[in-house]
Amino acid sequence: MMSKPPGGALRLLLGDQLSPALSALTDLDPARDTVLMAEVLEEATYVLHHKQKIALIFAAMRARARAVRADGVEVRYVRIDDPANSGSIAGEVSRAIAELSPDRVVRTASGEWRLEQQLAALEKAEALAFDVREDDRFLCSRTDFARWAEGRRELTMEWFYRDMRRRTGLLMDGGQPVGGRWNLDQENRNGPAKGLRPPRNPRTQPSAATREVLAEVDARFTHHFGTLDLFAWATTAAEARAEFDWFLDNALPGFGQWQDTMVAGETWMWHAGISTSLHLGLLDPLEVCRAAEARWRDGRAPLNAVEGFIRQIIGWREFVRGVYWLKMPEYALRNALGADRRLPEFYWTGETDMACVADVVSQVKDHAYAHHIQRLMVTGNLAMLLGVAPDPVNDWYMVVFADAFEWVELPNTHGMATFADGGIVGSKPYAASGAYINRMGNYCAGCRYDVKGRLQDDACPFNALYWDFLDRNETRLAGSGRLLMPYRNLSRMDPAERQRIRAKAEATRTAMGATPL
Ligand code: DLZ
Ligand code: SF4
Repeated sequence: MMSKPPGGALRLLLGDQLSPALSALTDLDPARDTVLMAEVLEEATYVLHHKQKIALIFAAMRARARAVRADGVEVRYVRIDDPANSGSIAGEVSRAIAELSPDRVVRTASGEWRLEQQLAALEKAEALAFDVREDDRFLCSRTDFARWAEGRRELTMEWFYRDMRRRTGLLMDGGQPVGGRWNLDQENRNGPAKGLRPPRNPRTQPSAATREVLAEVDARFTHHFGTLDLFAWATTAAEARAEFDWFLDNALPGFGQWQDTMVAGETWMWHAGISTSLHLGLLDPLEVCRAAEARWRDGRAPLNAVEGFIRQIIGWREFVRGVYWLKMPEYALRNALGADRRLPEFYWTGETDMACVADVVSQVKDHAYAHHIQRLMVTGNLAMLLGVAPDPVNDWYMVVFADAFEWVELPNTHGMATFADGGIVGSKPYAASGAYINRMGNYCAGCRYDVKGRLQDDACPFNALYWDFLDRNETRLAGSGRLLMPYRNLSRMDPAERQRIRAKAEATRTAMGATPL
């Protein structure tokens, strides 16, 4: 393509802004405008992301660039190995401005606060107009969320979710929820039945173009966490749609019932595995919800499954993103429980006798994925009970999961897993002993620890840590109505037993390397 005369818009597409309908692309003039996409070291290493996450983003960016070019639009695509690559997004925008002399920069707001600040600073430094547009990969704008939150004493996801149901009309019958209830979560808490067999999820076989990226990432990011051997992420809209269609046919009907269940060695269970595709813009949130709703209306999937699926997307996904933008940057500094310990090394190596933790770590190494209960009640719960400081916990979650972008990861850890936000996202800490993990999964049967034990050498470590957590945080948490029962049980405990629990928990923390920072 011949290079263009000066002028026209420079349209920035970030690595997770790959939707065809992205706001930065509306009113694009192919005769005058240039799209800028850049693989940069800063984004790949500001946390040492899992190799699969870097490969996914680079492969998806390259595929999107091919598609945009096929539509006759000029794309300035900067590869990671380009000798002139400045290493940062802001640097690449500056370089493109200097070389192409556009008359303005058009961009969709970044999903992450850090990068948004950098781009806002760049705008001040450059002598041309930046047209910053709403991130329309989400259904609820930041302004709408702020309006919803205004004047509320508590931000309750359930109320937000109901408003989103009304706004989208999903699963609505006039002004009422279909079936008479808004939330069927009570029906979605089955533990593993004997011999439970999840459907075989084929995921996506890497294309030749993706395999090329895998080889590059393996060579360049050798010291990053995880392996690439089992990479199976959708990198194009067509691949994402095929994965989603498989889910609708094979897994959606069981999704509700088994969404909290954990089975050793099973990664996908009945989960869709489409979070990366939604977050990168390969799938549209409203379209997937409508497709799931149609399955219920056709009688091909039960309401508890479809409602649960839709709630994750128009409820949780939109809610955590709203909270993130409402509360940043202060949100990142929160540490409501004063957690100050190191993250045990086994979070990286998987070398632990705790069968549940070892399974989740080995799964994230191989697949850069674990489902919500594994994240919340195994790795998150353990980190909270140990008193691991928020930063190392956040770092781990940002690194190991392919779908971790800060807008979703931070509310997930601070708000859900560790209660560092003190109750903005969830109304109580999701603390649990081994009994919960035993009820929801089959790990304990194959574990060297005794899930019923508390103090003996082979007692499940979650147990003493759980009671010690309640004990240590009594002044902060005992007032919470939702923890009434556990605190009642704790108060009935003999003081000598409480002392033994404290000693056992501290010995456990030391043995695990969760020592004070
Ligand atoms: C996560 C990520 C990675 C690994 N690499 C890039 C990149 O090379 N270029 C890019 O534009 N974006 C990348 N991203 C995504 C950004 O770090 C950031 O999370 C999002 O753009 C926020 O909306
Ligand atoms: Fe995990 Fe405890 Fe069960 Fe072992 S016994 S798998 S450590 S919950």
